[in-house]
Amino acid sequence: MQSPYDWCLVDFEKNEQKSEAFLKINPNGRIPALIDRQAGVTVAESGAILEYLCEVLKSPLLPPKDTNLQRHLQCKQWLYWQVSGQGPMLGQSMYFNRIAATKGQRDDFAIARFGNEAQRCLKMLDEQLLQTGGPFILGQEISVVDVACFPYAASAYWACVDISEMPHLKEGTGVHTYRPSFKCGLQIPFARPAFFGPPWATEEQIISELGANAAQFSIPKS
Ligand SMILES: N[C@@H](CCC(=O)N[C@@H](CS)C(=O)NCC(=O)O)C(=O)O
Repeated sequence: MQSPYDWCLVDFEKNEQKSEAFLKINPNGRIPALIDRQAGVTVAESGAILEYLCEVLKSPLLPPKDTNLQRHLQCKQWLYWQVSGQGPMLGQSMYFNRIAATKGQRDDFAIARFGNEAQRCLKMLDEQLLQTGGPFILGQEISVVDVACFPYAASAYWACVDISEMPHLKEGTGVHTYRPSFKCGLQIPFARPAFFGPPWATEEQIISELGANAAQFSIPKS
């Protein structure tokens, strides 16, 4: 099912995510956020956005409780795991490897801690895909969980997590990369192939992304 939408770039180079206007939508000063003009509401936090969209669009990606309670709960369980585990662990691994270290602030303790946790999270997905038989996280049908988990799983390279020994995850993310809707999502607001590493990105693209990405974040005051 397709629903019309438009998108707006929140420019990190201008720190727009911390602007007064954006903080009114998300006091946490982070993307993503959604404005539903028709309903006159806003919502931030990727998990809350996905739940809202599934509900208003009546999407089978997240069946309601009274249609299929077990699948509904499975979706919620993995969705909450994504926002509290996979996202933050890979995000912090990216931060310490790709931003802090690039800025000359290498912290081996933090790199090991978040790298190990990120690896453990991706290994959980690999194991889950083995258990369910895939090709999706909950089995044969795609769900909201795949939508939530795919971007970070596909960006394992940028989080410096080696998934060469996670065959199910590797295959799953490889296949999803070609799904038209996922492929389209990866171009918005612009393509960042460096996150996926070789062969998706050239050496030059990776070096250029390293500099540009790190430059967007200032070193926090202690
Ligand atoms: N829990 C949030 C995490 C959002 C998040 O970490 N967003 C990052 C980009 S992926 C961000 O906006 N960073 C900007 C900043 O930290 O200033 C969610 O799932 O939506």
